[in-house]
Amino acid sequence: MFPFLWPAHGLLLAALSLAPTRLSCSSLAVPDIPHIAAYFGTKTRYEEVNPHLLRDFLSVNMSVLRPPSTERCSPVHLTAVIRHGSRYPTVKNIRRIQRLSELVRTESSGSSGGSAAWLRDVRSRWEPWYTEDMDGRLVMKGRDDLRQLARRLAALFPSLLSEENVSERRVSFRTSSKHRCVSSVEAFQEGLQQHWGHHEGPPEYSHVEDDQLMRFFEHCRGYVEGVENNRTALLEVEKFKHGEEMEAVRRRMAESLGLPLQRLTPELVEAAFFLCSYELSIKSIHSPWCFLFDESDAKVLEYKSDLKQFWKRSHGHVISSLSSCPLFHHIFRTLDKAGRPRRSTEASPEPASVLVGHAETLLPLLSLLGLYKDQTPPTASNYHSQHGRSFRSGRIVPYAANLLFVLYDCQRGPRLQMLLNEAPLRFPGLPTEDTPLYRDVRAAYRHLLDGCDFQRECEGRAGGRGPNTEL
Ligand SMILES: *[C@@H]1O[C@H](CO)[C@@H](O)[C@H](O)[C@H]1NC(C)=O
Ligand SMILES: *[C@@H]1O[C@H](CO)[C@@H](O)[C@H](O)[C@H]1NC(C)=O
Ligand SMILES: CC(=O)N[C@H]1CO[C@H](CO)[C@@H](O)[C@@H]1O
Repeated sequence: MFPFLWPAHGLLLAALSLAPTRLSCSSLAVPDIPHIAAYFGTKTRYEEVNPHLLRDFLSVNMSVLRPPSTERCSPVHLTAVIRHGSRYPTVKNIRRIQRLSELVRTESSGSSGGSAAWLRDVRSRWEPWYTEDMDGRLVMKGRDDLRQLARRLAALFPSLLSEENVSERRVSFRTSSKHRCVSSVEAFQEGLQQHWGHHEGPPEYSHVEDDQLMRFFEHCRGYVEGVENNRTALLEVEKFKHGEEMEAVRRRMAESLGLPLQRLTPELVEAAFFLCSYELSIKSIHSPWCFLFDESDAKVLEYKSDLKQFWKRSHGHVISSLSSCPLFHHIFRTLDKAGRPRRSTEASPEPASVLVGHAETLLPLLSLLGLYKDQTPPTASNYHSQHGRSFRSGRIVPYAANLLFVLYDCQRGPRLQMLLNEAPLRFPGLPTEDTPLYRDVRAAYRHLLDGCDFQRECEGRAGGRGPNTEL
């Protein structure tokens, strides 16, 4: 299932046989997957969150659907907000990768035995193969991510994502206009075709590109000015990047590589870590670059990217979550319509709505819904008290991450269940129930349903809001 597209075995064995402290590895039990694979933040594979998919990518566990056992219920609508699948690095990271491999090629000198063997192997066998035209595009594995997700969702919701409903265009598909998202929605549709046993040409289903909805963050002036273009908004990230934990990782990596410390910038340390992640998520290989990091290094680098996501896309600044108000209202309008009582003569509601976007689409929405908000916000100085945090971007928004809203028609009225990455997720305001009454969900979000006005939040305050002071 996961072909080695690159002559990795010899190198892998060479790397595995190294015995020095830094380059030894605890990955012997699962040699195909780097021991640090769960720490890649938004560059994490979906399989790291759902490892059972490595054995069977079509396995579906119906028990994740939790209408109350005491009532008769049937699903009437599914809204799925989905992140694109695995992709190439963007130009910025491709350039860093090129700088790193150039540096290692020309300036590293193996002083200790193990590092010398590692360097020899990387130099002779690893070629940088990333080119700038790859810029963030969906890779083959990313197509598979979406095809397989579609097949599992079609199995989970046979009455909603049915062939009849999709071919009669009762299911809507909306996507960000970015190439990787358009390719993802097409792959999702291909997966549905495969599920119904059609393997001929590409499906003729349509989709709508809607950046106002799926890339709301670019259209929210308060967000762009207050966070995106604001150099001080990500101060915690900058501080951590040069703080003691990152410095220690950098020092050890420079030693392993035999590089002068000042030549190895924090960006290049990250580039090596990303290389390990990309070679796994793109080619399913265990890259030699992974051996530069042990688990505690990986946790530090994971924290660095979680800090960035937190302060840029999540609870760090209220405007980040408020920028997703259009998507929030779109979802609840769709659910309202689907849950409304109907006369038998009226048209049936839309059975499903598929929305494809980015990690930057999902994180603000999840934050707006009040999810993953820990007691203490992560900062540059509290790394050691954050090990148990719920805000881990690799668990929340890996490639192909998906947030599902499932509306059921039940005896006591409509009910709503949320799932993240195919696991049940409770509403923060209704912590005792998997599938509360829809009217209770509406009551819990009343303040947003009645407010959360994009014009007022995003345009009303030039310069945006300051940081969330009630963290
Ligand atoms: C399905 O999920 C439930 C929990 O939701 C778990 O107890 C059960 O073992 C799972 N079944 C399979 C076959 O994985
Ligand atoms: C930039 O961010 C800082 C820190 O979050 C905040 O205090 C400041 O008001 C922001 N500046 C603008 C122009 O929004
Ligand atoms: C709204 C609608 O037409 N829903 C249909 C979706 O597909 C299932 C299974 O084919 C039908 O039973 C529904 O009526």
